Amino acid sequence: MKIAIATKNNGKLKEFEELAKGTPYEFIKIPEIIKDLPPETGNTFYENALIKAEFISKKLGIPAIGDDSGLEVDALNGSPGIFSARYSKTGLDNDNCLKLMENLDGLQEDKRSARFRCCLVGYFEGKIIQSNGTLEGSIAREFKGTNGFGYDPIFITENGKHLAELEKDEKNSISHRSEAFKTLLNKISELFNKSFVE
Ligand code: ITT
Repeated sequence: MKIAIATKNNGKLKEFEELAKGTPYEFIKIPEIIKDLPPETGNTFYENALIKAEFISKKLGIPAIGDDSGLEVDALNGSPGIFSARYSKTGLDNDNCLKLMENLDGLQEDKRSARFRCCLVGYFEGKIIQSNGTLEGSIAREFKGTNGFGYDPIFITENGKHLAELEKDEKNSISHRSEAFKTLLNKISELFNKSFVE
């Protein structure tokens, strides 16, 4: 069965390609001709992930998975949250990281706690399934590492390394996205076993 990954973010896509290896499904990226996903008008990660999944599933006529994710920083009352991709004026990864570090300027280590959240929504012929994952850590004062994407260079994991210092399989063994993806895979197989029995 083909399942489309409803994202335009190459960093996410690369992670999904790794995570999808060995699963019984063929995960495909969305064709280049689809230039943009719809505006993220939801108020939650779930609502935004659903917007992406439903749009792509209806466009391509196959099941799709939407990913809405971001960083919640405790000292900023959970910001940037669903606005993580649009945090700085340019929305570029580097500028988003700089703005976040600036906003935490002067805060000591114990006040810099944060977590990544990932909500995945599968849209399967009108049936909706969802799963969530989190990764706890804190926000650094400097960039470190060249792997990954987004806020990875300034996110310190619980073992003290910046996420961008981890190899892709190391990140996938702990990440919010991999946690959500594993749960979603189980829900997909439950959905299909159920339809088969009915
Ligand atoms: P799509 O909507 O096309 O999937 P997007 O980048 O707009 O791509 P989101 O709206 O979900 O996706 O925004 C997610 C933001 O959170 C974005 O700025 C990412 O850089 C950041 N983010 C999410 N997961 C991350 C991860 O594993 N590592 C670093 N940053 C991450």
